[in-house]
Amino acid sequence: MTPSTTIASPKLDELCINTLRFLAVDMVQKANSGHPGLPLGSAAMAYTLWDRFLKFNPRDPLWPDRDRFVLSAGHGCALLYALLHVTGFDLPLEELERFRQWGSRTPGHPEYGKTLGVEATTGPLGQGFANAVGMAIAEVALAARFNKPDHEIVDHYTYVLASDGDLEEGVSSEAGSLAGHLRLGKLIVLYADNHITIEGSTDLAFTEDRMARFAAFGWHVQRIENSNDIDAVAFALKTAREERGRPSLIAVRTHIGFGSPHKQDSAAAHGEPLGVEEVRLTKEGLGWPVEPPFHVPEEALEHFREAAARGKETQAEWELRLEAYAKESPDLATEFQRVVQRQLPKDWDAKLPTFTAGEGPIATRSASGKTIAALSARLPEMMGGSADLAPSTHTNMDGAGSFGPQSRAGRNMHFGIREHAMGAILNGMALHRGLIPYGGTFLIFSDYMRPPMRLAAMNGLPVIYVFTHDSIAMGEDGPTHQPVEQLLGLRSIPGMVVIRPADANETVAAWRIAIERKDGPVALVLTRQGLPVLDLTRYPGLPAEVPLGGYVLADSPTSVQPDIILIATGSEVHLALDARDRLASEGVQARVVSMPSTNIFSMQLDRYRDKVLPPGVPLLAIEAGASLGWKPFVGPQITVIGVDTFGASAPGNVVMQQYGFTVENICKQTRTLLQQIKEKS
Ligand SMILES: Cc1ncc(C[n+]2csc(CCOP(=O)(O)OP(=O)(O)O)c2C)c(N)n1
Repeated sequence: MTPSTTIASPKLDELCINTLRFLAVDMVQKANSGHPGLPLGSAAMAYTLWDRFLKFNPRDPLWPDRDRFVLSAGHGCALLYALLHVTGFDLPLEELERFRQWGSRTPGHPEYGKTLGVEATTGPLGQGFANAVGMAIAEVALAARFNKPDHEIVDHYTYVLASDGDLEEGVSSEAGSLAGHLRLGKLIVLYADNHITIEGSTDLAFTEDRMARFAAFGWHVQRIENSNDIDAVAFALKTAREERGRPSLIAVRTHIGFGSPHKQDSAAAHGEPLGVEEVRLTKEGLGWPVEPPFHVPEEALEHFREAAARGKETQAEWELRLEAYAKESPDLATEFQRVVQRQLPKDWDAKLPTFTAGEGPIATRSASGKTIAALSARLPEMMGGSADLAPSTHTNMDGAGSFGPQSRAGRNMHFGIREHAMGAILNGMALHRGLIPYGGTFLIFSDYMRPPMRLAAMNGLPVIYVFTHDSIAMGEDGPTHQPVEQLLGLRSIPGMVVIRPADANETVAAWRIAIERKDGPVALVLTRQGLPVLDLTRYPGLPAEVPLGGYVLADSPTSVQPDIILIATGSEVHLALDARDRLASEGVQARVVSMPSTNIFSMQLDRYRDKVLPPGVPLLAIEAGASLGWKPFVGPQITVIGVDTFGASAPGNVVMQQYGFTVENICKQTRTLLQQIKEKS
């Protein structure tokens, strides 16, 4: 539904647009930092969208059926803050005056969770564009699941304001290609086509026909030559909204630094304030009072603030629809509220499998696949897939269908070979709410999706990654496919939880953690090769202690203080257990600690950590990955059997042997370490 808008007079429109322009200019000038160029050039089209089309309620910024607006060109955020302030979001003028200052709600790039009305953290160019594709997918998927004839409770658009940089970054091509294929008709991108980036003209590096590119992706494309012609912008937006079969790109010729006599159309409008004199000249040129700064004319504010009444009315209308819907389909209505609030249903975990040692070896990727099958039957909000590796990552939900242009109820995503976009789309799905998004690929290719993973962690988004082929043990594909430093790299992202389970039951426990985590992403790191199932009767800590991140799997055989602690993750836990037995026969008492998640273990109380790893007991860490992370983590008396070079192409078991992942080597390293300690004491 289009919100009912009082169309302002052209004079009032101009007053409003200039209000946005100069709020942004004054913010950047006062902060002495930021980007004034994009707000000056794009204020008119942003105003048109927000004034005439965008469905939002500043008093309830999170109501589920609001339109989403993503400022993908996050460097232009002064414009977004100005919009949020004038339309009545909880962002007082003082916050605009504290742009980019410590503790303000107007940080240097928009940060999700810090400022109400900011739908996504943006700044790394291209991410917001791809997030929006994820949001649009979520909208379509939820509409398919919940809407009933005459009861459309999910019906909103996703809008993006993107810049040259957004379209230059590869992630937007990946996401744009998928969006076109998926026919995401309610995704609309306003492209600020200003011909300028930081180094100068786009002619330096960006000369292809962007419209033709997006048309080839299957998008509906339009061009507007003058962004200040707001009726033309409005007409294009109307046309784009009516085009339900294809996403829309509206290339709007804007002028960076519009109105600034010396900086318009030049890269100088980037990344630095206009300067006091240039601000004065720009204000004078556009008929704006030079003083005071942060001037908001009454008349403009009054018009902007109509958004509150409009939003209230639109939301109230939606709530009536929801009420009627709830009468007709009470269970679905409850379900809708549940998924939007990210609550889990009762007994969501009732069907989770338990594996027994007698079943023989099972790869943790296969155990994960079986767990996904059990979860997906209970959690219809699970939606995910893989970057063209589902048969290897075991991420497909059997019987759940594929999400596609003709099959909107399918829950299996086919991201194509587009890891970067997959990561960013998953973020968008999580930001939208209503789904539990997950995505899979080989651990090595997590490198291709690291930027959005970092943002998922920063934004506290519950996204689940399924990374298989987790070490050099994946074998013949060789060093290009064998991860080495990826585990360390992922663990070092603040807020990321990485779990590398040792067997099938630890894998189930890992999925349980992932599903229950609501405030951040979880990366599951899984084997290609089969692993023995640890005997639950023999190892009482399993699976109950997995949520502690690390636990004593097998204690020192004589129940005295161990001589050494073998600390291992994933597939190497089994080697540690065998080494423990071998060492016992040599009179060395070893404890084995399984450490599926160093991130979670680090969060435990010292008391618990000291119980598992008593200070003073020598440690030998065994993990087929970079050794670097272990040394500071567990203190000085440690040896690490790790991988600090690239891997090699050969059968996995051979590679593991050659790199020292053998019981013999663990015993040898133990003896050496104990000897060194003896000599020192
Ligand atoms: C991934 C990424 N690389 C580099 C930057 C640094 N950066 C900020 S703005 C910008 C270029 C901006 O040009 P454009 O996208 O055309 O924006 P506009 O000129 O319209 O402000 C760059 C390179 C970034 N924010 N993100």
